[in-house]
Amino acid sequence: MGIFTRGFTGRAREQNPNLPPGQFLTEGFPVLSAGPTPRIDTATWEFTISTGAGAVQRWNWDEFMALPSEEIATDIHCVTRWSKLGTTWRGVSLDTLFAGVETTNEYTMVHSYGGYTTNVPLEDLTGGKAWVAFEFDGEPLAPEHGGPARLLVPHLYFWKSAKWVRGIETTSDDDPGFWEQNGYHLYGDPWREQRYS
Ligand SMILES: Nc1nc2c(c(=O)[nH]1)N[C@H]1C(S)=C(S)[C@@H](COP(=O)(O)O)O[C@H]1N2
Ligand SMILES: [Mo]
Repeated sequence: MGIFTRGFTGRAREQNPNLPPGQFLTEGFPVLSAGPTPRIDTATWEFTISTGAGAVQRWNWDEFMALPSEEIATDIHCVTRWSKLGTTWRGVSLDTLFAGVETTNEYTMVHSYGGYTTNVPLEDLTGGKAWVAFEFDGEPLAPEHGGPARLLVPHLYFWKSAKWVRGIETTSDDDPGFWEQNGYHLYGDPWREQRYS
């Protein structure tokens, strides 16, 4: 029995080496939102980085669009067990957004229009690991998927990729965000199956 079980999971993983444990492939793009989709006009959209000592960096949509952006090809993994491989996005690297920011804080709270929050360590946002994305598959990001812009942190479960992102606040402690207060793991590494705390 144990031998058959090992053989089966071994084969499944062999077929999809990019699929983290316990995940299944989807070709579609499920929408998962804790509340209604907020409609944010790019005429009033703003993105702010703050360190606790007031706003330190702020961009309106035109200023944000003038920043260098890059194409991102990546896999995404939702804690509800769907994964989507080889998705393509366009976004601004968090390295660009944090370039002028001085802080001793090691954590962040990500804030969205509509009130959603999620916590991510600062070192998981920098070093080419995270973006504020505004295109998916060559098209402007649809409102239900977080448009006009969402965070993209693909190496963590997708609940960390806050839709309708409006700002990032650095924090001294790793305080839990919305789902983290409701039982999701504080960090959320899909390869270690850090689903719930
Ligand atoms: N603002 C906001 N961001 C969010 C969520 C949300 O409810 N509100 N849900 C999260 C969860 S649980 C997942 S799996 C993904 C889903 O993104 P999608 O709807 O584009 O598939 O968004 C994440 N970002
Ligand atoms: Mo999710």
